Amino acid sequence: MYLSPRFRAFAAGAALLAASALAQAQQALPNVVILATGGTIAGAGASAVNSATYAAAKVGVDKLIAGLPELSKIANVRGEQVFQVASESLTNDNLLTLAKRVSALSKQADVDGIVITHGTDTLEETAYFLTLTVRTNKPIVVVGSMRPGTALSADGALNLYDAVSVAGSKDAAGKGVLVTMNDNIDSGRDVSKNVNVKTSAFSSQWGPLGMVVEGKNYWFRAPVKRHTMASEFDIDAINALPPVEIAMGYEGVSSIAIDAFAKSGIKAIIHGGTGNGSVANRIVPNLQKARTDGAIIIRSSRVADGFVIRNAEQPDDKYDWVVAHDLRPQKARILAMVALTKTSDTKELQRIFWEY
Ligand code: DAS
Repeated sequence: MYLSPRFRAFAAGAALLAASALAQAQQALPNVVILATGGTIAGAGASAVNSATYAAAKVGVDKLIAGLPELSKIANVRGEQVFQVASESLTNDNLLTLAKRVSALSKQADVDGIVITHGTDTLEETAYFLTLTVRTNKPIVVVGSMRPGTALSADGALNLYDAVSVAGSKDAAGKGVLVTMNDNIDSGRDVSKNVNVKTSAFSSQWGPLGMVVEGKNYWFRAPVKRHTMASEFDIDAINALPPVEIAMGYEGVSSIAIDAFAKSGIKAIIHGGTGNGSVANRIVPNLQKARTDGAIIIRSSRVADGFVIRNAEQPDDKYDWVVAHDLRPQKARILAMVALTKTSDTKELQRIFWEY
């Protein structure tokens, strides 16, 4: 078909204009980096009905991004595969590696927000560790999924879209590390996995900070505990985490675990007690001995909600024990490890458990 030189010039000009408009539109979008670690959000099942039977940590970050083209309309996204593991198998060293990468990226001018895709089993622990140790106001969002992408009504795609949307939002800055699951925006400090199979598994006893719907954030509260820029801890100054283990309380509990932990030279024992952090009377002497031998004793509770009250179920002042406030044992362990990089003074540790 003949095209006049004038028309060809017009068409070339129009194409140039369109290209530069597109480039400008892309430039206006936030730059979000996705750090992938594995989990169900990267999982794959044998068939669409396998919503609970599948292999976690199979799909690479580039495939996750390619499978969600809608991301390119809300952010300039690039991915890094930090690990490819189910989160129950993450180690303290993995935590340090991830947090240091998040910290380094947060300092880059060409990074506006960071998303971490993560297994749901220990997502709450990683999110808390990051909020305690990464000094940035930029949005950091941890996200997972309860069903693999191959399953009917998979939740990973929308959770990831929400995470990138929040990570690219200016109004998500300064709120601490966030978790976007099932339309909620939760505080990385407060959120826990409370159901082992439902897409509504994650919740915070103090409620979500807000919701994200179709790429818009609706905020209803802000965190009051210290985090990120207000934290006295800095991942760039932490190169090892001290050993801290958890001993649960239950009917008939023996002192075997506590004695073994104490003998191992552990730095702190988190006691996940019954009720308000109660300790069976027959194992109090074992905890007292562990304390005398140098271990910090921190009373948490196996009860999901509420908070342990100091000197209520146990004379904490007299025993020189610390209480974990509202932190569940797994979260108390994260804060204890971070705090012990700075102090083993029990009065200082108790202040830290009140403030973080
Ligand atoms: N095993 C779980 C994990 O990696 C799978 C998941 O729910 O993400 O945490």
